[in-house]
Amino acid sequence: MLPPPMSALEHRVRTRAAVLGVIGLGVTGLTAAVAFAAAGFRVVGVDRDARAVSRASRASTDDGAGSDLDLERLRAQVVASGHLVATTRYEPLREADVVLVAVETPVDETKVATYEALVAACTSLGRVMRQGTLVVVESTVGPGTMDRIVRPALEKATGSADFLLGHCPERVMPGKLLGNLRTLARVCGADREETARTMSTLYGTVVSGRLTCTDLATAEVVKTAENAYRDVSIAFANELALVCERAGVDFMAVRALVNECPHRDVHLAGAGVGGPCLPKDPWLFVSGLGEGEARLVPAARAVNDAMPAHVAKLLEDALFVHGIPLAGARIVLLGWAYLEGSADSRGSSSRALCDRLRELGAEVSVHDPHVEEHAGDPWTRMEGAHAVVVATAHDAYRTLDLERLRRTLARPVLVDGRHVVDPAAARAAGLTFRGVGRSHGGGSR
Ligand code: SAJ
Repeated sequence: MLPPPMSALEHRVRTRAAVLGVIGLGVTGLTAAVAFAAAGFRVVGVDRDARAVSRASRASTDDGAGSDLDLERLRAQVVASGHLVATTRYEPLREADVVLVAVETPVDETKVATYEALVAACTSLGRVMRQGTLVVVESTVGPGTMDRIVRPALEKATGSADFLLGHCPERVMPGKLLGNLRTLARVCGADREETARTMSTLYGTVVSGRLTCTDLATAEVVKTAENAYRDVSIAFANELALVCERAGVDFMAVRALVNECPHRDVHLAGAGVGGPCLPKDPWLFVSGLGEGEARLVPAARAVNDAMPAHVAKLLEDALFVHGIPLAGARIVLLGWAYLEGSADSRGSSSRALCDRLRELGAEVSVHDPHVEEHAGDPWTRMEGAHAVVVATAHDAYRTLDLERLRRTLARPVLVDGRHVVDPAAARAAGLTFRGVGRSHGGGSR
């Protein structure tokens, strides 16, 4: 059977004649905008925040972009070539053939998503977009959101139903933004056959990974499930760490042996789960369940959210060995970013740990080589402190001079929340050591 004739939209995408709009110039939206501009499309980026617009349209390269310098350099190139322009106004989207929506989809304190930014973006877009435009939501949304929230918002604002609707959840990660976008497989949720074909053609211009077309709801479930799965996996690792501490055995040794068993993949226990994705997406994943139906995800979230307090308890125990109460103790937190090697502190569990320690009366200062406000020489920060706590697995903390640390601190106390310090080396250097999942080594050390 012959394939259906290519639509005019699909042809414009295939020839790169299509104008692409991107609403939301945060990490996800800007990465997509730059990648499609580099593929030859004319891209109009829109963000309600003028600072995001100026960051996107800056002509010069920000060499402080860390391990996403490749993306930053490409951004400056496509701005210079005119393929990427950015604005706070929606009007220019009137000429767009395709519009990607990549705005935040947070949950409130009751863990319910409100989708305010998503509805606002669709409403503003609907007021200017042409009939027949393809709208693709890249934001992570709970199952049923495309049908119950996005489509009605667009229909209400446009006064018609003449648009194509897709959902292609993003799969980017700070530090590998361009690489992930270009190589990872993507799921293309589509409302109809023409949408699926057009999305395949569009994403095929930038993605070398497999593109799988499916329906909108399957795409919503896949994305939220992949992050809920990771969060639950981390929660298991964290609970295993508590078991190891109580049993006086070493989590990393146990993890290595368990992972020798086929179909096992114990993740890393740690000082908590941060970032813009994992603390939020599991709640979107279960958002369609009835009262009391979701039991695993809430329990896993509770386990992970309890890890900062657990690290505070490890610190309190270690200080007690030296007769130092936590209240009034001077503590240095090593690591503010939520992820090693990154400057991104969104949802960082270091903030939860810092708040907890201050609640308990400690004086906390923070060091992080990647976060400008906390960068600088860690040794001056640690001079005379009662203890240091590793909260982010930055490389700089893997090579700490432990002897110098003992001489620098007012009390020789080191708590490792991220398995970056060898317990035996720490104790050999005369430090009182505690670590998540690490045996307390008995006695006074
Ligand atoms: N973490 C642990 N133990 C682990 C892994 C992570 O405690 O074994 C902690 C990290 O310290 C961090 C948090 O969890 O605080 C999140 O870490 P992450 O590696 O999941 O990084 P994210 O949040 O940037 O996750 C993103 C997600 N990608 C998208 O949502 C598009 C996630 O789905 C990916 O699996 C992850 O990147 C990745 O592996 O690239």
